Amino acid sequence: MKSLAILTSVFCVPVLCPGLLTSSLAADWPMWGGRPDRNMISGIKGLPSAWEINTKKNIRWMAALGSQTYGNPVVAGGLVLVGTNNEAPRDPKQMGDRGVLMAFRESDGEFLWQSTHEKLATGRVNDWPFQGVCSSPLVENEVVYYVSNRGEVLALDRQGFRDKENDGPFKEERLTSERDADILWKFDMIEEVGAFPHNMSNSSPVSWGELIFVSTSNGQDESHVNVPSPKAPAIIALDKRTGKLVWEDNPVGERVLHGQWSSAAAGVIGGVAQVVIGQGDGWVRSYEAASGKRLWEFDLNPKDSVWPKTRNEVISTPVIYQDRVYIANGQDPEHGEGVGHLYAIDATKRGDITKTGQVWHYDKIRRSISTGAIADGLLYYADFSGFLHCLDVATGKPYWVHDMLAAVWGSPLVADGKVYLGDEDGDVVVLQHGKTKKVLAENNLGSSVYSTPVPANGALFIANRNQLYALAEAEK
Ligand SMILES: [Ca+2]
Ligand SMILES: [Ca+2]
Repeated sequence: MKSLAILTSVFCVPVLCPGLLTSSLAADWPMWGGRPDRNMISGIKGLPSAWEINTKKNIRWMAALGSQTYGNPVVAGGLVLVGTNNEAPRDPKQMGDRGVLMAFRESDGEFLWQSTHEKLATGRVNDWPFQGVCSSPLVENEVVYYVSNRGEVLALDRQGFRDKENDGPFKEERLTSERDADILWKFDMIEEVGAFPHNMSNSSPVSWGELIFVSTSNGQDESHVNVPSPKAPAIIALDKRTGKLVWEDNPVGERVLHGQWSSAAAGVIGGVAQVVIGQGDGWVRSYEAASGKRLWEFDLNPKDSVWPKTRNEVISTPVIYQDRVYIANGQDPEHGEGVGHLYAIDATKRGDITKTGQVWHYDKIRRSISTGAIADGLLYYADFSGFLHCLDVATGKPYWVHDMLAAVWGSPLVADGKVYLGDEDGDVVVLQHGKTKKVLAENNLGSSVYSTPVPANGALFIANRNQLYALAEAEK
């Protein structure tokens, strides 16, 4: 990268620059959800409905990942970045169980560089074996932000050491070849704010102005009773140039039901820049982005619900759409299936808005860890039991439900008049976008698809457990 001055250049957010959305036919997908509102939609046309692994029909390239991949790909500046583990090691000097962020060239899938992280010595309670990097990076102005399996927020130079320069205040990299990561700064949430991540730190950063926002994943210990670090914040805001802590908030304390694995969304709601996130007590909360002032909070569980049978945590990422927030609750996949709740929330209200802010409540959904997609008055939302729900976004009334016949970890994507959704059986179902259910195709990717299909620059990028595919219509 040329200099850190580039970090201070004006950042154009889509809500302020709507042209970015309408001209997105050839657009990157530089963060989880594509944009800060996290709405899983894209204006890209010409995406394939069908592909075949065996004949390589509509498959541009495939790259090998580790054995378990829970990170979702992002695409920016000619790179595809994805979090995985180290079971397909790229460097004999960096062996053993590690979290890995890999960068591939977008055009042909060539491996470019990686950032690896040894597992925490405390073991599975904080850093589950072989789960790798689970955060989806945010790429902005040549910088890659993500959260490692060690509970660190990192900023990397997108060009790594391929630019022959060691950039940023951080110069202590031990490995500085073209295939290694160039760290600009890092913020250790365990050391700096006392976070005790339960099983895994996973947050996907979002930015607003000069700040980036992440969940600390602070949670219970292995007893599933004690919260060892009740004073640690649930959410932090860091200065994106320096990695310095700007604000933090801890509204949850001892009331963490389990862990904290929701990621934040950001956007202007009712004229105020808000950061919205699900937290460990099963509530969703919103903050004034610049100051961290708490604006509103909403309980995603009925008051008579009981953990863990009927009361849920919240793992989904909220979606911001036209002054409302859409989010479902659910539980760690290890807890299996159960009842869930999906809400539309009026995010212009203030205080405890559990009653006053509820626009509608949909209780026909099961536990969900997915994020929604809203287009043309329709909300698509998947649940862990494998049902994809198509609802009227204004009223919450269902138009149709599709049974995937397998667990769903990822989220639906709406693009090119189609809805794409992957499942644990490795199937990616393609449905027609609209009020009437129509399955267009079902394509198997060979192993479980825990990720969400990512559209960018005319192609679709999908990770299964151990491979990253770039799918595109073959040249006619
Ligand atoms: Ca560099
Ligand atoms: Ca550096």
